[in-house]
Amino acid sequence: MRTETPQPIRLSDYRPPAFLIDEVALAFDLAPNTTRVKARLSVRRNGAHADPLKLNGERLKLISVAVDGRALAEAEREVDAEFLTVPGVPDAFVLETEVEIDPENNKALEGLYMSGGRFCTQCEAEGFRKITYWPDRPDVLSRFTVRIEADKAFPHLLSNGNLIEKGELSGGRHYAVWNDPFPKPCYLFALVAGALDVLEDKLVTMSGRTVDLRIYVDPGMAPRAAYAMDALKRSMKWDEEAFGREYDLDLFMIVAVRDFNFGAMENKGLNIFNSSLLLADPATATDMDYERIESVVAHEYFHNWTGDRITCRDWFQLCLKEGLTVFRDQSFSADMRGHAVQRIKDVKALRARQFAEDQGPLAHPVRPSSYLKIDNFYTATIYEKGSEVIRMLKTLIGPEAFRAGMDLYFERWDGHATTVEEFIKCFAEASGRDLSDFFGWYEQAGTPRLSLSSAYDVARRTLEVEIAQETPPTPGQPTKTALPIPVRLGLLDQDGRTQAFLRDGEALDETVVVLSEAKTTVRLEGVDRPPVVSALRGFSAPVVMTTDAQPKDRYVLLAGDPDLFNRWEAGQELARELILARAAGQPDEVGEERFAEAMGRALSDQAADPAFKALLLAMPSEPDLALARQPADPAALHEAREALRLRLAVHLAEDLKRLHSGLQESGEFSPDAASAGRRALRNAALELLAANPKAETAELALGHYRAAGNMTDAMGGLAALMLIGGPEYEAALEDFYAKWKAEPLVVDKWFAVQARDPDETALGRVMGLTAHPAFDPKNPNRLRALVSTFANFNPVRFHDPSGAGYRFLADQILAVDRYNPMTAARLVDPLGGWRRYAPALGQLMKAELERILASEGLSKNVFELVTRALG
Ligand code: 0A1
Ligand code: ZN
Repeated sequence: MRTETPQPIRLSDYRPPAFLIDEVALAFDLAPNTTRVKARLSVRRNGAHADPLKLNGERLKLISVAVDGRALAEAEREVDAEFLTVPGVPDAFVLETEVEIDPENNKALEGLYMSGGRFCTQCEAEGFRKITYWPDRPDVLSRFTVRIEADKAFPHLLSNGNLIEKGELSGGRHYAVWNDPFPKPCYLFALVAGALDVLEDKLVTMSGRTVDLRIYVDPGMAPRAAYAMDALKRSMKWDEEAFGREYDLDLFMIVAVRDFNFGAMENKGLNIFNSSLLLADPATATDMDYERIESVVAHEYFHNWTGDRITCRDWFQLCLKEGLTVFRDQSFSADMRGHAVQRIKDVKALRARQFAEDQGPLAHPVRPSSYLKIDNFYTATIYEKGSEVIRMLKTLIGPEAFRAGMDLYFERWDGHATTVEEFIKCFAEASGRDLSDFFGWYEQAGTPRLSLSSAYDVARRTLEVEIAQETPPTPGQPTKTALPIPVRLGLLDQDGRTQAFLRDGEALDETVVVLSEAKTTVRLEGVDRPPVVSALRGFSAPVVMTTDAQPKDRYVLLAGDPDLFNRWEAGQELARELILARAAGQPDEVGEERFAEAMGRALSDQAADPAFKALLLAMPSEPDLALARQPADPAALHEAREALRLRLAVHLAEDLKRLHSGLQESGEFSPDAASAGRRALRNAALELLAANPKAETAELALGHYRAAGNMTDAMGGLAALMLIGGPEYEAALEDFYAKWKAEPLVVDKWFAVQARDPDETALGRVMGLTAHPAFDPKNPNRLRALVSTFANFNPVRFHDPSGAGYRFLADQILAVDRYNPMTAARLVDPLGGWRRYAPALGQLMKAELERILASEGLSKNVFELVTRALG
């Protein structure tokens, strides 16, 4: 157990920086175990005070410190494990430091480290302090000049901004000097050095400037960066058109690295990507990989304005850049791939990750007010709910006022570090609205529960809709206030035709009801026929809604709601109710048959987009079902879900087989949305058929796997075989590994598919795989492919009644925490929900959390999450 309890950082304690640094010159002398970093800082006192200069620095070997050219004696400065303190400094001076660091042995992958024989950096959130002494906080913005010197065995020497000089040195060494004209916080600093191939392109911006685009990858991999390059160019154009934002440097670079804790990083002019989110070709990447690459390339690029040019004052404001940038990348993806399908996917992800977070011990507001380790707050709440909040803001004030507010924000805050309050102020000014209530969305944790009931008066032809809101308590926030919630709604009649209505005398097909109190009632007039209410269209707010709708109403919506989100939602709700009833021991066989018939009709709708039908066919996930009714029994949910899938597989067998053969691809692979949608539907049909594990299905799946001309279909086949099990699956697994063992990103998929296997043997298999020669827990992608996939996506085996699944996860967390706390902490989440499970399971989960907490030398990262989970 730790002896001292770490102290939280609080938003209310924010003070402006004591010193500012306008300019910095860094000089790196790179060597794997002994890199020297010289820093020359132009420092100036900020405000009238006599504080000493206090700089963050961790794991640095201090060589020297000088003030205005004079070397300091040891007695003139203080150094401990976290800070360098220099008392009695002048109001303006030059500080020079030299430190030594060991990138090769940096397995935490924060600061400067080595991946695949190359140097690279990760500084967000607090990694820069592992490179040099510095006020490591986002509100100190400086102009960086960076000189990199290295052996020529590291041919490319890259940093932020523009290359201003390069040359040869004696002894087989060379150097490069980079200058970034835009002041930036240190978390946006980046350096890369090593052997790389580059894919180059150009883009002419809206004002006619030509920008060089370069994507650096492992030697031999340049062709696999082509899709990322295409996505980058589309992102740059989209940001000009949708937000009027132009790129600002003459060069934009992306580098792919294989060892990376997160997805990607928006360093100014030099984005660094996890290679899994950059490299793609049809043979090795699935459509889902292509889709994620497109959205992450866009996300990181969009940060150039929302994050880099305007950054966060402190880390409590993280959603200022992340929620906004997710909103921007989701809008981009919707424009690229279709609004309804994109919205459904985004909402599925929100529910799976953020709603779960909000129901657990780690629930926190979009803008939290205290933390121990900020790295633990890169959460679905900050990112995805942060985006939902902006989406609601746009719905509430309208698209024109929203755009005007964004323009004002860019104009007012360019070059600064700011806060969420200032951001919202821009929209209040642009719209002339009082948005003070809206701020509650940033400060209040928890998912509001809405209940909607409606009363139709045939004689008066009026419909009264009453909507009540309530947010359940979350840790530290026992009481909640009502929030402004936009509920988009429309009416159908019993035949599924849209019904117009009058609201305050205005004839409408659709309206937005804004809830501002605990209960709101609206009266719609001119409702000629008995209505079916379609509410929360497009998922207009991140809430859980229950309504008084009957199954027959949901069938009307499923068959013909013009709002495709709600059409999909109706299917999901019907399925959810049927599965939950079965899991509770009360199967509704008649209802299941009726559902299967309705799904059959939806599948035969020629007008519907295949990508949409694929989503319709996928039953609610087990983690999603576990949230719906508590305490959750993962085994019962798994069985009930499989039973419904089996019924669909049997009832729709002929339709599904016809779809499967009819959608077979001929001709060249294209990653575009329409082709991907057809593959998604074909694979969804196969996955559903696999619920019926007959010899015939196994043969179909094996044939699918063998005939696959791309990774999407190969994985579709392998996943179906995994569900069926047996010799065909084992043969395919072996074949897959033999074929792809030299391709790390594909080997990750091989690990992941085995981790998702619901068969009883899966935990043994997963544990066995930790001893596989290709299992390298120091590589976060490989670790996540096996361990995180198992714990998050295989509920029935993770929640094994023996507790062996929990023990396995806890052992992995403890092992990884020794060298990579950030990644270890991200594995804690599946244990955190222990209160939501049947007590026999919950107690075993809790015991593992306690065992972790009692372990020697736990990192702050894991300590924080485990304590909160137990708290
Ligand atoms: N800002 C990046 C994600 C990121 C966050 C934290 C990291 O290390 C603690 C690394 C990357 C993004 O939003 O893409
Ligand atoms: Zn981001």
